[in-house]
Parts: sequence; C-alpha cells; structure tokens
Amino acid sequence: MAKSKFEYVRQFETQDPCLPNTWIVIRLDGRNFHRFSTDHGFTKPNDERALQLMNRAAETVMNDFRDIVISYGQSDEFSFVLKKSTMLYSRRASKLMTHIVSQFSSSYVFHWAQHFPDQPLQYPPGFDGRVILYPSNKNLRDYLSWRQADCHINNLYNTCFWALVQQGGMTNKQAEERIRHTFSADKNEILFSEFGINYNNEPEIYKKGTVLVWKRVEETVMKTCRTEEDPVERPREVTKLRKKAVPLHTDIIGDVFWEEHPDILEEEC
Ligand code: DGT
Ligand code: MG
Ligand code: MG
Ligand code: MG
Ligand code: MG
Repeated sequence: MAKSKFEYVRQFETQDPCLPNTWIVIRLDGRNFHRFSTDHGFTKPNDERALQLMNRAAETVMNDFRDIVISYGQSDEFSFVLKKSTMLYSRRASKLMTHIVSQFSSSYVFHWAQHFPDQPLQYPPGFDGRVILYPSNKNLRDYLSWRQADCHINNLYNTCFWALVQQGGMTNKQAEERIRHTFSADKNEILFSEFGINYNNEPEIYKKGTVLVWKRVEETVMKTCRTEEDPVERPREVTKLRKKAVPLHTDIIGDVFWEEHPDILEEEC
C-alpha cells in the first residue's frame, strides 16, 4: 500500500519495552478515592462491599491476562505481577499498563451494582497505573511484603482512629492527636482496654488484604460431541480442569505461603 506523506509522524512514537527476564509489576490505584469513598458512603475504616468489588475487578483482569502469576490488593490499589518470561504485547510497558488498568476500571464499573445494590454510582471512577521492574525473586517478594505491611500499618491505625471517634466520642483531631506518637503495641492496647477489641480477631481481609493465585478447578461446560458408548453427536456436559484466580487473605511476608505455592516464583536463571 502506498504511504501517505504524513506517514513520517510515526517515527515520533517511542518504544518502551520492559527489560527482558525481569518481573513486571503493574500497580493501579483509585484516583481521589478519599472523595469517592465519602461520596459513595463507604463504611469506615473498611467497606466489605468496596473491597470485594476491587477483588472482583482484579479477578477479571487475571482471567483475561493469564501471564499474571499473582496479584495483591488492599484499600484502593491492586498490584499485578506478570511472569518474568512473558512476551505479552512484546513486553511494551504502556500497552501492558494501559490494558490492565482500563480492563480493571471497566470491570469495577461493570460489577458495581452487584456489590452496591442500594448505592448508585455517582460518577465514573478512575485509576492510575505504574510499571515497576524487579530483577530478582527477593526484590519481588520484598515489594509484595512492602504492600502487605502497608496494609497492616494503615489498618491498625484506621481501626484505632475510628474506634476513638465512633465509639469513644472523640473528634477526628482529638483521635489523631491521641495516636500520633503511638507504636503498634500501644494501638493494640487502646483497642483492647478501651473498646474490648482484640485486633487479632479482626477480619483477615482487612488485616492482610487480598492475594489472588491460580487454582485448578473442575468446570462443567456443555459441548456437542460423541462418546465411546454413543456415536451420535449431541450436547453433553463435560468436565475439564481450568485455571481460575482465587482470593486468599493470608500472610505473604513469611516463607510459608511461598513454600505452599512453589510454582509462582520461577527458578532464577
Ligand atoms: P490519589 O490516590 O492520590 O488519587 O488519592 P486517594 O484519595 O485515592 O488516596 P490514597 O490512594 O492514598 O488512599 C485511599 C483512600 O481511599 C483513602 O482516603 C481511604 C479510601 N478508602 C479505601 N478503601 C476504603 C474503605 O474500605 N472504606 C473507606 N471509608 N475508605 C476507603
Ligand atoms: Mg488512591
Ligand atoms: Mg495517593
Ligand atoms: Mg491508595
Ligand atoms: Mg487498535
């Protein structure tokens, strides 16, 4: 096909391939969710519906992009880890990032009404995205540990803060001053002695966030086929094994999770 005289503008496009043989992490985060959560009546400090919706959108992403080996989410963020050897979109950073973020955003809106049947969506939410490359398994594990530690620190703070406000009758400012200089042990103590809350008994999804991993599950589908006993083609139920993303609310900082899921981290070469 003849090229137009405008064709040269293509040369201005830059290539942005991710370095080979590195873990590709894509993290997205809700845009101005401080306001979005208020406008949509999220319960404080944690809204179960909102977290389940985030997880649902992330499951959709994983089921669409099967080179993702593990995902981790908390609050208004989710991280997706693509396998080191992926050649998806020739490892082009902007392609990978924009596809994952836009698929997540549209899924979040698509599934909204199912999770918030009594709360109409007031305006379209948005998510930012970034790409981070990690060369070693240790770097990747440290990244995921960092996000889960962040979840724990924020959740302990928020649980304590909102107990002081909602049950202790403090203003936001008083509660903030009360816990500003406290350590984790102090916050645990405030929760237990003043409000009878044992932080250890708080739901795991709040304390640990959500890890999505692949699991082989049996799936029953209808298929038109023959069998050995019946040579006539007709619709039949057949079961097959299919990889499905399943949520866990478990520790990923220690070694146990990684020992139980040895296939996530490929052998380093
Ligand atoms: P950004 O990310 O710079 O556009 O700004 P934000 O406002 O999204 O800030 P970020 O991402 O640092 O913090 C997440 C916000 O989302 C934070 O203000 C609390 C809110 N949020 C997330 N999950 C929940 C929830 O389950 N319940 C409530 N009430 N708020 C939540
Ligand atoms: Mg945000
Ligand atoms: Mg922020
Ligand atoms: Mg955030
Ligand atoms: Mg196109």
